[in-house]
Amino acid sequence: MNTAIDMDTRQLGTPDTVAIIGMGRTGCSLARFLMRRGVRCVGFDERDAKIPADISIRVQIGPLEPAVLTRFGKVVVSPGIAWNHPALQRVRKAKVPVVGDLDLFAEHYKGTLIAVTGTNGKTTAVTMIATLLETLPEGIEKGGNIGMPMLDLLESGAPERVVLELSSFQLERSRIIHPKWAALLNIQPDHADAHTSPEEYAAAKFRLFEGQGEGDTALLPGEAAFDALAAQLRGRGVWVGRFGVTEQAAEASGLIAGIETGSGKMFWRQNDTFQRVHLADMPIRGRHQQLNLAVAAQAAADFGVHASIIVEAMTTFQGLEHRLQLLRQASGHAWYNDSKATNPDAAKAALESFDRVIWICGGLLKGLDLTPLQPVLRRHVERAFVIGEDGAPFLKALAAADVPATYARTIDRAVMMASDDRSSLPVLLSPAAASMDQFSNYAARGAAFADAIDGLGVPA
Ligand code: UMA
Repeated sequence: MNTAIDMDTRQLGTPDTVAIIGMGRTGCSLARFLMRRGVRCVGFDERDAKIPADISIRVQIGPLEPAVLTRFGKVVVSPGIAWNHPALQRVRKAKVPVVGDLDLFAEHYKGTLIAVTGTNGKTTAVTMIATLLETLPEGIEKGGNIGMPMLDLLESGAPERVVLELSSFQLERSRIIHPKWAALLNIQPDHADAHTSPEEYAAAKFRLFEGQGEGDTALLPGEAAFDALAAQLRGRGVWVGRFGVTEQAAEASGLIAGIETGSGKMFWRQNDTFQRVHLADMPIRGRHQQLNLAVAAQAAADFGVHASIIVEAMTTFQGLEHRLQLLRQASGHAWYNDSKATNPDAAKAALESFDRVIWICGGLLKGLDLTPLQPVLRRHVERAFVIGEDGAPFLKALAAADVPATYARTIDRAVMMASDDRSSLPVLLSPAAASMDQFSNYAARGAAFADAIDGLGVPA
């Protein structure tokens, strides 16, 4: 345990001191940011946090005590701590400002902000936006939910342009964000355990646009569910584009970016004309991933990246690790790692990008419902191997869809069992569930999957 950790709360808290709640990546970046500005701060963590040596603030481990927190001038909360945590509700009631790191970032960053949210696909879109905008003289830095805490981007002077991946948790605790260009990729059921209702979850995502006005751009899905938001934004002078899948030609569709199913092409608008790339020329798999790239292409075009550079990126990008990533051939199967699919909708999108597969699924279901997956299971899953704590709902959903399924419990056993399958069908790990019952995160789950496949031996 770090020597700065203090167990006595009696002396803690003054109006000119900031309380940092959660001492993970965000908490540590907050501490560094505030320390550099000479602001006194104290860290709080309900578990045993490992504090890096360069952070010399006091850290209090244990349950959050409202009586202590209300003595501070401001409370800054990490995204992983529930916004409706009873202690935080008490602090808000006592009129102490409670914010997230996004508010601090927005207060201090005066450059051009590009921001992307959505349930699934954020990291792919943000990575591609950053890759494409890096080719411009102004450059770009990326951060947020993608893994680089946003305040770290301000460490060595503010970059001219920043693209942030924002989760619903980061957005729900922000008040003043104002992106010049913002995209909402999709809203699908997720984090049912953390948000009290789907409406609250959608409201958190919509906050992305609250600070936008004249001269800003918003990109929204083409579905009717987003029409009201589009109208509201247009009313404020925001330029609103829609993206999605269309059977028509792009010109007739009303969309500015997306996929034309008739021609089998992805498109985006560049200087009043449409640019197109054959889906067959794109190495990336899955309609959902192609749409995320269409959004990134649109962002790049809007900021002046040349069409030829965008085309080259679309036709060479292989996708990110743990997202429908082809690992290798082994035991007569192609093995795909989609460990990032931590909710049913993400797994649905992955399953739909294959004809038939052997499916490895399961983990922590976070209170989500598997019923909407049933037609997809019936259509695309030959057989399934279930892992993780919430095995029962998976086995029930698979039985209801008449898919033969076995409870393998661990990823090693699931890989072993799948490798014995005589079909030459691809094997897809797309869990539809979070990983924390058996792994530290989805990346560790994907790495364990890859290791288990390597353990199978010689490629077939
Ligand atoms: N903690 C508590 N009480 C709690 C929960 C956590 O005290 O109830 C403490 C933990 O002991 C730990 C710290 O809080 O010491 C962790 O804080 P955190 O969960 O906010 O995690 P960070 O390390 O700060 O990482 C966060 C994001 N994590 C979450 O939103 C859960 C990271 O997104 C993000 O990359 C990082 O900030 C930098 O911005 C990860 C994520 O899983 C990738 N995001 C979710 C997702 O994509 O689905 C939203």
